[in-house]
Order: sequence, then structure tokens, then C-alpha cells
Amino acid sequence: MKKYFLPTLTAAVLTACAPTAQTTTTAPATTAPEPAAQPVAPNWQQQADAFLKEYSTEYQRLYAQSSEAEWRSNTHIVAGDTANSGATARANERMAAFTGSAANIQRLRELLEHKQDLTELQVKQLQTALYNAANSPQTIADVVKRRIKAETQQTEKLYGFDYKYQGKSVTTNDLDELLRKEKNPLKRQQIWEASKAIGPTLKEGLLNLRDLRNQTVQALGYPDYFSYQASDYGMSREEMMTLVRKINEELRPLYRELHTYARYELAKKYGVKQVPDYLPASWLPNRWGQDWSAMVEVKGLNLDPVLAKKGAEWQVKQAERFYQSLGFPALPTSFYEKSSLYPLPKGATYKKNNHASAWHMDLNQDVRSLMSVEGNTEWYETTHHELGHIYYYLTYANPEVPVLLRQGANRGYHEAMGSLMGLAATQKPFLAGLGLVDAKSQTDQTQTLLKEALNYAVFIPFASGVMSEWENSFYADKLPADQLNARWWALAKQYQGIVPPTTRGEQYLDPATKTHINDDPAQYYDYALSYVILFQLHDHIAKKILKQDPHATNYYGSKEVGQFLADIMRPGASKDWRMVLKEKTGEDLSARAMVEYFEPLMAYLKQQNKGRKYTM
Ligand code: X8Z
Ligand code: ZN
Repeated sequence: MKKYFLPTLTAAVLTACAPTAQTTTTAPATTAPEPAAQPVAPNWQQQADAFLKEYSTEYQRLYAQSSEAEWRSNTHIVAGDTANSGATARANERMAAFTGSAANIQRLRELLEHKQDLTELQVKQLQTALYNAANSPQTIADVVKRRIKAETQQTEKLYGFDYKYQGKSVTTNDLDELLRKEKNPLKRQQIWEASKAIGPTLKEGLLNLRDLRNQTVQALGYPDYFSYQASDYGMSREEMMTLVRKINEELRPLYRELHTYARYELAKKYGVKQVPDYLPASWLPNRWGQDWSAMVEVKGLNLDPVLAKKGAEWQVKQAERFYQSLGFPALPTSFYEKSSLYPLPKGATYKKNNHASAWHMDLNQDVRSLMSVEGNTEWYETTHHELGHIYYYLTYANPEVPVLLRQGANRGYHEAMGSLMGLAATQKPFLAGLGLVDAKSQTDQTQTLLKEALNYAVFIPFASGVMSEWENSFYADKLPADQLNARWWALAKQYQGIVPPTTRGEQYLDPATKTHINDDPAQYYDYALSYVILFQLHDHIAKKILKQDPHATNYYGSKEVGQFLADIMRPGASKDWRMVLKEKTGEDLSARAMVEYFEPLMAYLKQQNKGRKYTM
């Protein structure tokens, strides 16, 4: 889950505001006696400055209050307790009443009508404020209020759920570990089913939220909530879908090989004679089949034992050391004091959000992360991912960047930074430098690349296919309530080549088991884009800065790499994201680097798959 990435405005709304050109006229210096007083043209820049100053101060204050309440609601969930949800709803209502107020919207539009007279930075801020207003327009205050309440309730249901396996309460960490390790297919099916048991409890709330989310943004002229989120990139819904479909197409040949390989290898592993045409979801080492890397263990590079020994706290500290080695500062002490980094102690009387997130509490130095870190490879990567958000926050929280523009160049960049560091932190030269693996031991490069492909390439059809297509149908096409699960599994079959172990009718709601469907709605393509961007950045760093093979890098200690990343982070959203990429890598957004990275694997997979039946 991403927290509080406040987006920038779309072309759609800009046009709706119909800016009329008007140039500021400064009175020429006169020597002659003053003529009769002329009406003075307003100085729009001064007016915008005055407005933005006041607006930003109040915005930041309410934002911090809302974050604080949300933090409590996500770290201290008690069944039946209404104190937290009440406080959170009230804080969010205050925020909504301000950002969506009719007076503010009117003033923002008025100022934007004089766009030509304003600085670029002013225009960006005003557009952001108007974009935020569309998330809570007070012209429909009642809808906004109901939405806030429904969102708080959904969070409680989502993270208050008691998962049960073999009659005992288990955490999602437990379920994930079981799915990575269990070899008995029948047990695997039970574990997988246990992980889906939450779905039906979220159905009513999700359907209600769909309508409320659509209605809120429609009041300011967006056709639907998916379009609203896409507009944050300056793109229409159709443009975003075209982009993610293209990314999916480009990675499809590799995915097809991986899919064929996995069907045969897993059938062997589970002792199933008849290789299935589609992968049963319960065969895969991840609840949604979005990451299959646990399928492969590379001899000499298996991190799990050493990470288990080092422990969870070491992982967080180690990730921080990595960022520091690049020149980033130590984390503020408050990060360690106020974050919630580890699983709750056994027997705790409350629950917490079980999905990792990073929070910019006050849009300044109060940064926190909510995780349940355990000593294993998955959390090792996730820790690097979350610290990427944290360092992004800290880097753009500087006097040059106005509060309203303290966001990523786009949301995908925010996700890319830490994932990039996660990839870098698993490459052999880096691990050897750290003493986590033996530098002298021979390791199989093909197996290493295969394991990486099972993580990064396998993710694409899930993110840009299943998740994005489903949410597009859900919000924009108003997918009927009796087709939610059917659509999900049709997409899983089409894009991932995955089928459920048994028929999953509409009494289930499997998409809702993905936390983002509930609390990070209509934005999952961010992660698909982030993987594409991260390979572009990694390719540039490896080849141009470190002069190393992208498959075997060691970023550790490189101030130049740190500079490169900090330069992208520092301006936040005050620079156009397309220009940033072009300036920093010389390229437009493209899957080229990602495809190229995995290219050496294709020959191996084709060889392995010789004589096997392809079904996708
Ligand atoms: O949700 C996340 C992050 C939180 S911002 C841990 N990720 C996606 C997921 O878990 O589904 C990271 C990659 C994909
Ligand atoms: Zn993230």
C-alpha cells in the first residue's frame, strides 16, 4: 500500500477550466505628471502566492492530523472498537472539507484562468490542489462523508480479519511462508483457500466504495475513479490501458516460456503425472501468483538461512546502511521510535495492517514505515522497497519543493526507487561485498537470472494485466456484482495462465484478497510501470555509471549512484516525469531495458521447454 501520494492535475480538468489568456501589464515608468488614476491590473503571481501560502500551511496541518489518525487506525486494530475509526473519520472529514471546499475550488479555478501570468511552479501547485479537491468535493459533502466512513470500515475489516489454517489463527506472514515451503498439493490447496477466506467479508464494502469513489470524482468532471487516478500521470484511462497492454505484450514471449517451464517443473515437484494446461493457483509460492521466485533456489546464493540468522532488525539497519553508503543521510531517530516495523507479539490483543507501507506523516521530517519484517528474502527486498519511499520523502522535503509538490515525479517513480535498491541488494557482487555469500563460490548465472525473472517478469501480467484490467472493468465499466469473481479468473487465465484449484463462484471475492483493491484503488499499474522504470534506471546505472554488467553489479558505496538517484528524487513532482526520464536516461518510458536484461534467459528456457506443450 502506498500512503498519501498526492497527485497532480490532468489535462482533462485543465481544459474543463477553460483558461482564458490574460497578460499582466506592468505600468510603464512615466515622467509626465500622473494621469487620472487607471484601474490597476491585478498581479496574478502575487495573488497566487498569497493564496498558496495560506492554503499550503492549512493543508499541511490537516494532512498531519489525518496521517496521525490513519496511523493509529492501521497499527492498532481492535474488533468492535469505534474510538479509532471515529477519530480517523473526523480527521479525514476536516481534510476533505478544506481541500474540497467550494471557496477553494472557485479560487483555484479563478487563478488557473490566469495560467499564462503565473509561474510554472505556481500552476503545478494550483493544479495539484484542484486534483485533490476532486477527491472530496464539498458540493457533494454527504457522499464524501459516506466514502470516508466506508473506507475506514473497509480497512478495519481487511486488517482485522482472523485467518485460520487447520483450526488455528495464522498471520499472512505464516500463510506466505507455508505457500513457499509446503510440498503436499492437498495441503497447499487448503493454505491457498485459507488465504482467500477474507474475500466475501469485503464484498459489500467494496461495491459500496466503488459507487462512492466514482461519484466523488464525477462531481468535478471525471468520468470514473480509474480515469481520475490515471489523470495523475497526465493520461486518459484509455492511454493508460494502452500503455500497460503494450508493456504486457513486450514481456509476453518471456512469460510464455516461464509459464511452460513452471507447469512442467511444478508437476514434477508435486508428483503430478498429467501436466496441466494452466497453472493451479495453489501450486504457486505466492497468494496471487505475482512472484514465483521461491520456486528456484540458487546454490551458493540462498539468502534465507543467513537472513533468518541475522534477524529482522538487522535487515532494516542493513537497508539503511546501503542508502547511507550512497550518500543518503541516516534516518531520523523518530523513524525508529515511531515506526511499526515488526510483527505484533504473540497474544497481542490488537491487530495491525499486514501489508508494508511507508508514510510521510507531516510532509516534512516525520517519516514512518509500517511493516511486519521477518528474516527472509521477501522481507529483505520489501525493506529496501519501503526505505526507497522514505528516502524519496526526505529528499524532496526541502525548501525548494512546495508542500503540494512533495510527491514522486509520478507514482511509478516512487515505487521504482526502493524496488531498484531491492534488486541491487540481491546481486552477487553486492552480497559478496557484504559477506552474505562467498565471493569465491561458483554460482549458476542462468539459475540466478531465472530466479529474477520469476520475480520481476512474472509480476507484469499480474500487475498490468489482471489487476489493471479488473479495476478498469470494475470502476469504468461498472462490472456487475454477479460477475466480479468470474471476471477475475477469466483475466488470470488470459494473462497469467493461472486457474483456481476448484471452481470459484460469486460467493467468493478473490480480487478483494489483494489489499490494494480495497485501500489503494485503481492504481496498481503504478507497480508495472515501476518495474519498467527500475530496469531503465538500473541499466543506466550499471552501464554508464558503474561500468558493470547489469546482471552483476555492486552499488554499495557509490556516491555517484546516490547522486543520480537523489537528483531524480529532489525535485519531487515539480518536474515533468517524462522529462526526468529523458534527461536522466536518454530514453522514453519503455520495456526495452527489462526485456534486454532477461534476453540471455530465452535460449535456456526454449531449450528446457523443447518438446513441451505451450498453452498460452
Ligand atoms: O505493495 C507493495 C509495496 C508497498 S508500497 C510492498 N508492492 C506490491 C505488492 O506487494 O503487491 C511492492 C511490489 C508490488
Ligand atoms: Zn511501495
